[in-house]
Amino acid sequence: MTTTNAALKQWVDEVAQLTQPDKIHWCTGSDAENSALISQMLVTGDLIKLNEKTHPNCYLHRSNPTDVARVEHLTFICTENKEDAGPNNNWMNPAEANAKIDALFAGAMKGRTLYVIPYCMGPINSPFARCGVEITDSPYVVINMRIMSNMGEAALKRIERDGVFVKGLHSTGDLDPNKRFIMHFPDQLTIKSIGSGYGGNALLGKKCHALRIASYQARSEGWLAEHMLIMGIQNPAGVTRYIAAAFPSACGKTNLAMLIPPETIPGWKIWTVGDDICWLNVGKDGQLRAINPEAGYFGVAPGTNLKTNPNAFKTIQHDTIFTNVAVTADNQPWWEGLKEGTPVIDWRGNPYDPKNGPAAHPNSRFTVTAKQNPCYSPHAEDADGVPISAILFGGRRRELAPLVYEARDWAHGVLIGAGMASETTAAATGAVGVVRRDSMAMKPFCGYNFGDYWKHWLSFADLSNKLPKIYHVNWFRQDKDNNFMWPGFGDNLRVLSWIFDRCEGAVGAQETPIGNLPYAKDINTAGLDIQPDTLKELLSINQDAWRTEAQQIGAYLDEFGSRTPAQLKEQLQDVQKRLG
Ligand code: GTP
Ligand code: SPV
Ligand code: MN
Repeated sequence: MTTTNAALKQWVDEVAQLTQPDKIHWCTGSDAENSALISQMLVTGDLIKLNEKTHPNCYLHRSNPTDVARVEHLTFICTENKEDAGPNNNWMNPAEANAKIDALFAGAMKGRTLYVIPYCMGPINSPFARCGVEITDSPYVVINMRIMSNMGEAALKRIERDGVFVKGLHSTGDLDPNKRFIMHFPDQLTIKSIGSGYGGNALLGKKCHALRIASYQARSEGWLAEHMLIMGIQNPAGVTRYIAAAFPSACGKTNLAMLIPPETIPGWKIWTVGDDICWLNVGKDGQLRAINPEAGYFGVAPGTNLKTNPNAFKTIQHDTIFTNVAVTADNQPWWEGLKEGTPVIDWRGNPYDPKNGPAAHPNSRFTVTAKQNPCYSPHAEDADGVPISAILFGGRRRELAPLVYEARDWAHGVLIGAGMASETTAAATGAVGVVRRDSMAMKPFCGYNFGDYWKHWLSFADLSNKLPKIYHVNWFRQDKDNNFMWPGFGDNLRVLSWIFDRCEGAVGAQETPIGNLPYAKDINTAGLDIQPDTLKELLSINQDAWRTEAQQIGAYLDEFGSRTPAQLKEQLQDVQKRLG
């Protein structure tokens, strides 16, 4: 197979010259191709077949133990001007970056097959979807990209028709962490990644394309590429409103997007549109409309069980790739929080011994097509996307941030998103549990200077008069004994239903210096075992602590110097005035 697109053909030839593969394979995305790759990976040991009776067509992949998460310190934005990448990114001069990484790519595919993966992020017929081609020497990447994107012939046809595509070059290299780089050249619509076979480092359609490159494009084209889930919330009257929610990695997007309402609150229903990435455009009707550029879920395994996330649990019972989970004696996948079964082999492939840490890696994941989700929205693949009524920002804050509060208006909401903070998680290498600023949950994913990004967000007030309301939520408040104060998971519907009713203008709120909070009486606690004092604490603010927080947000905004929009600083001054 080859292509009528001369630029693509030439690029594949050049890459082959540089990387010296034994073979070149153009991926069609067919079932036969997928089966052949799986058979081959079973032979090489890249995949292990799981229990066919309990988990039909499920496989385990163990990545190299030094390669288990995104590597933010090795991820670069390579623009001509360092200021355009901003203090939120690592920057390297494009010429230097190309020289450095091309030297590592030289001969990197000797003895391997070069796979050409044409893909489309988003519904293939959507005007908002974008195409790319990933070249990789990893069959694991091919079978994952097939689940995560519209991969193969249809995408290639669209590329040949449109003539534009993002180039992503990937090789697992020799997995030496010292020779690992994830580089982005937004002006060239190009990504180069070497030395990792894991998730966001290797599945280039995901974070590299759909967030870093796409956010850069979106800025000049007037749209937004965000680290957000998209979900439909249907109320007992049968009305569905859609929301998008930005939480940092491993902070609850997949779980919220698949939520099953508590039985004690009948009549509500949740529909998943997407669980990780959201592209927002102002539609012809002036509404902000969202598409999910992904076709599958690359979800966190630990913590997933029939109670916490029954939909995810059902989704991953068959035709799923598991990465870095443990296995039971009868070869079923296992992870911490599964609540059933006993691990005998840990994620490294060693006999499980609790002395060596958790059985499954904390960032172990499942890859599965969205179509298997029992609550997959019938509108998930609508070409024009779904209209968004509310945007939620949220993080892991054991202190300070209340359960939910509402922005006074769009600009105030942008400040709330810009100033948000969260505890770091196992989704990236480095310390876990450290509070850091993570604007809009995009700290690791924004392809340009946050100062310019905030300005871009603010500019939407000029593009539409039907913008969504903005909220901040926090499911992760802890008491003195480190217990979560809010039950979370399905019970988060109690917060979503308040937000829904706010959008309908059907419920009041108390004004506070940081925004509008629910009255405790308006949070539906039917069947919920929560002390009134706990709920009261979750729905109040500590003015002293917030004064300190506001000061710290101010210092953070100042790190971006003259790029920080004056309007954002004015918003913060207003909050500070209200705080006294
Ligand atoms: P990425 O895929 O890394 O972007 O993560 P995500 O934002 O989709 O997070 P996910 O839903 O996978 O949740 C990550 C972890 O947080 C899992 O271990 C969940 O069990 C846990 N979690 C999710 N929602 C809640 C919640 O409401 N309360 C509590 N306490 N934990 C939660
Ligand atoms: C995240 O870290 O936010 C993920 C997983 O969704 S990865 O694809 O590795 O980025
Ligand atoms: Mn994510």
